[in-house]
Amino acid sequence: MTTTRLVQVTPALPPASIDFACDLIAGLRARPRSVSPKYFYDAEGSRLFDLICELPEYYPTRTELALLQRHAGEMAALIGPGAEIVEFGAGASRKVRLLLAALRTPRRYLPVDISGEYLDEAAQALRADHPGLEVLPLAADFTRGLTLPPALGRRVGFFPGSSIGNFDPGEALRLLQRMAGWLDGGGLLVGVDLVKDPQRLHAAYNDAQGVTAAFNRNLLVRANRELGADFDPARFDHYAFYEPVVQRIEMHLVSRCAQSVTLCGERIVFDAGDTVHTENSYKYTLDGFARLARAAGFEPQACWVDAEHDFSVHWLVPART
Ligand code: AVJ
Repeated sequence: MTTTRLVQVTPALPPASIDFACDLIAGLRARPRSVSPKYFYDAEGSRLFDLICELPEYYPTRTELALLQRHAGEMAALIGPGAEIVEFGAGASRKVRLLLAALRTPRRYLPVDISGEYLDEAAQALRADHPGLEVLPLAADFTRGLTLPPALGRRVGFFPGSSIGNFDPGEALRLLQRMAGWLDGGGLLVGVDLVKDPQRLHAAYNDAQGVTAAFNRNLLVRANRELGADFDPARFDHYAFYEPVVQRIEMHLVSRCAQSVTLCGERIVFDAGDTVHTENSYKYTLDGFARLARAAGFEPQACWVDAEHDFSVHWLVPART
């Protein structure tokens, strides 16, 4: 007989923290243990991620920024005037600035992000720099669904950073299909990290300064801060590796010793070497991504790649049916 133990969470926790608590406990009860990478991004996690983006080993951000800088004019021409830009996982909104600067009179900018406090800060800064642009931040976990206000202009999705890589191929397909629905006939500009030398991929997720390790461990720090858990982050190792067979980086937190942790009234036990899988980051070939996009009902119309073939940006339009 299987018994389901209920998760006891403090009713006073805000809804976002209740989601985190329930998913964390369920993920730690499961085998293999796993937690969704979306929970990295509290205010501190978003700040650590911004530091990752500056690391010498972490090529994706600077490569994508260079692509946006170089080709923003072509992208803007394909997008057309008067568009309403919906950004999925907007973070610091740094990349969209390059796009907004090239667009002719964007109608409105809707940054969607799971980290609400971080989002509002970024929206304020953007308003200051783009007077006249309507900015409507939406604090939401779009993996759970998204309700957008009525469109003011032709909708265009912006999904940079290769966040699509966090989803396994089946989930990525469903997410792109749902995005097509939210965009209601509009196109999608999406950044995708590419398959490359495993050593370079390994280095990008194992930086010398240990920022990625701190980002990974922040999940435990966040659980302590937000849920009153008692993880000792120093008792977990950051472990990240590239698995070429499935073309993905896997990130784990590996228990350094036998230990137990209390989380929302539940005792969680780890043996030395037990791992919590915290992230997948899938890498694509250009063809592989185009196939995924077509399967989701999009037609790939344009694609920009840097000279080293490190990173790609794809312009997808809904396929005619
Ligand atoms: C934001 C999901 C694109 O997978 O490269 C960076 C997150 N994790 N270093 C990535 C991340 C560790 C990043 N994405």
